[in-house]
Amino acid sequence: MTVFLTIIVIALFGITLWQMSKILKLSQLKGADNSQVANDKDNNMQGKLMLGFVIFIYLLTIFCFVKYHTFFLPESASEHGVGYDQLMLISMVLIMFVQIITQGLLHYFAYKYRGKEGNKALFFADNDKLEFIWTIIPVIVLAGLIIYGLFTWTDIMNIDEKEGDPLIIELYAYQFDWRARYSGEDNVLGKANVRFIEGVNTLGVDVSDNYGKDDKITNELHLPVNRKVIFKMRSQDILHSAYMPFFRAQMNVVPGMITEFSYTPTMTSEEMRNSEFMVEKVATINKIRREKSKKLVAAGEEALEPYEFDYYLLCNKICGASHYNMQMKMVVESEEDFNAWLATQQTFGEQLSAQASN
Ligand SMILES: [Cu+2]
Repeated sequence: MTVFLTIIVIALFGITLWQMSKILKLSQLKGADNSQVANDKDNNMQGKLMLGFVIFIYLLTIFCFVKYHTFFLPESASEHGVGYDQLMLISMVLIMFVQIITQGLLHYFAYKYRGKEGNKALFFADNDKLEFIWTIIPVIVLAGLIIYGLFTWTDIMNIDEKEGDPLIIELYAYQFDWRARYSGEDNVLGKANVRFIEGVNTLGVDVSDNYGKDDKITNELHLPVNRKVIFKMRSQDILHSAYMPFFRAQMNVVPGMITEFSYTPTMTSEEMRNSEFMVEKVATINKIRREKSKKLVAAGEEALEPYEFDYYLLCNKICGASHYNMQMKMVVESEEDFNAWLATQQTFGEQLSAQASN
């Protein structure tokens, strides 16, 4: 990689020198030699290239939408995600609309007013009316978009523990895995600090804090559907990012501080798995896997297992060599299933006494 970059730098430096020498030569030209000055043939060519370029960009955009729209996420599996998606859609439609018109005009004018021998450009110093229009319209549109974004933001960033009956869960990140800590019967997380990490206490829960005794530390993230969850995030080592794309949620996990985010999941894992969108997607993935398996089996290796959809909590900060594999399975389920699962998990107090008796 370093070698590759060095070669590029040297090549770019060479091109710079070459271009500079060319400019120097041009500046010394006497009127006699005008082979380097653009004539009408060059002008026509440049004009057509400009027009061709914008047509190419438009066609490429259409192609990408048609070919790659399958990578879009399905409808949001969380309550706030609906508003989030709408903000995204409105912003993108607006940006695309303005982009298509301005780029189209820019390149069309470059073609229409291409150079012609003997033609002289028209100069005028300023036009107050025109400048007023092209300042005020973007100001109004952008201010509208920003205000709308701020409203959506304050709506999404509601981490009030007293509102409703939110479930409080800690997401704990370290190179290269996640742990979830449920706040237990009292719904209050015990204090914690990385300095307390010792033995089974891998998350550094404060043993002297009674709120921590009933906490449950798990390596799967289960959430009850339709109940607000407040995530409190902590990192053991470096910067990570808790990323749950299906729920339109992402938050940095920063060592030395607690970051928070909350949302209400609205679709269980089962519902998402059986949705039309996911059934189609999984069928495509498994078709590819079957073809791969055939090749693997032919080469004397084991066939791939069929893929089944699950939500995952991912890390979205490149945090080291195994960053790609830093993920924790998520299960969104009914309140009863959730409670039944949580009941099977050991509390922190039980883990401690198990360690002591060993
Ligand atoms: Cu990470």
